Amino acid sequence: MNPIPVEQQQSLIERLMKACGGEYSPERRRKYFLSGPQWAGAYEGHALFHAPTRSPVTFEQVIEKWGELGIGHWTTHDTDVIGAKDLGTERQEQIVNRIGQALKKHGVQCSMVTTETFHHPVFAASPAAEAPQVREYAAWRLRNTVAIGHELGAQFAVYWPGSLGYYVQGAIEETQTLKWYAEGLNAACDADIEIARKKGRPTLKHCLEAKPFEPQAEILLPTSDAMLAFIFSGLLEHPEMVGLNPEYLHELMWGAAPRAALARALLAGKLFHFDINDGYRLKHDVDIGVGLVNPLDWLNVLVLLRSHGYNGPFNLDYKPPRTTSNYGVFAVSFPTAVDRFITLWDMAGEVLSDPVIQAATEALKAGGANADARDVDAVTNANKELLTLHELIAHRLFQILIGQHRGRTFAV
Ligand code: GCO
Ligand code: MN
Ligand code: MN
Repeated sequence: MNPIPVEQQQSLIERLMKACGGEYSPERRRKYFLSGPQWAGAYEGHALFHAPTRSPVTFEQVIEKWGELGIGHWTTHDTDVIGAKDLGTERQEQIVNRIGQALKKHGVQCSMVTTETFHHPVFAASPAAEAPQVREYAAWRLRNTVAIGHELGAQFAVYWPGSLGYYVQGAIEETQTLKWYAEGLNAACDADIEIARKKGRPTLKHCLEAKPFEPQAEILLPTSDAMLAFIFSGLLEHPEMVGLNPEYLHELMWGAAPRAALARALLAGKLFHFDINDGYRLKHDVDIGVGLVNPLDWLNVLVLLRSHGYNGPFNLDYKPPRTTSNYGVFAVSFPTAVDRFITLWDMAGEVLSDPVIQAATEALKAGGANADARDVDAVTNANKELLTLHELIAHRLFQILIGQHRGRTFAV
């Protein structure tokens, strides 16, 4: 092939995207509770060792693209489009108005707001730092985010306490820090109750998001399970308002089975919100598009969520790779992530109604016949052959993933 001049590269991408096929219409995509973060659409590819590879994108552009693509919801940090110094000023009001107009114009809704408590130097020692002024400022930021959320019609507020921890052990006292952190969340819930009452709106669902590593060396609430313990610790004044926003990759990062982590959140009634992406075990937070690394695991995750009637948001919290261009972010990254999600969601439906899996599952639950429950050998033997069904189910899931259950065959 001859070298491809840069002005022909976008049309090549377009042609190959068409050749891929399998795109869903924006109307179809809007049927799912999908949300697209401002920070993901506008991510320029920068990181500690990486200079940006893409140019800046405004919130108007992101919202317009979400509308075009059929991503029905938009999510944002308080500082994604409002400078930290402008928070709480008239300028905030103007920007929030402009956001509201852009959302309306493009038929997109704001579903979630989140407070940035990790990037600004004021949070170097976390939002629950020793100095009372820092904690007062953090509490104000949380209350202000709640107010922005109500203004924009959001139903969820998310908190990722990535800076709640330390680099050097012994410098902070963990129990005290967690108590101070709870005070911040209590302030957010109190403000929420008041604003919701005034506005005649329901209160927000407050969701904690765990990540095991980064940016602190040691994190005080590193996993969704740690957060469940924190929610039920007695430190929160409104534990009923606080739940989880697990992120798929963040659970995988510490070596967990994301589906099992989600199951524990479901059992506790705390699966409020879900950040969807993909990546690798025991690596840093690579935030790859959903289904590109672990499609079988993702299928299983969605089977669990579908079978439990999860109806919260699926927030596309991933970072388009640095190798993707500004054009590629909206032509490839986001539409393909959404479409893989929808395909996996539909496949999960097929898993739930698959006759082979159903028969195997029912047989496993029926168990073997005629065994005296106090006779260990009899119980073992009675179920011996049935247990092969575990592996048969796994094979069937693979077949569903690659379409063999619908007769797709491969030449040998
Ligand atoms: C990450 C985190 C963030 C949070 C966001 C919302 O991977 O860095 O997941 O993207 O989701 O800060 O609070
Ligand atoms: Mn996230
Ligand atoms: Mn992440």
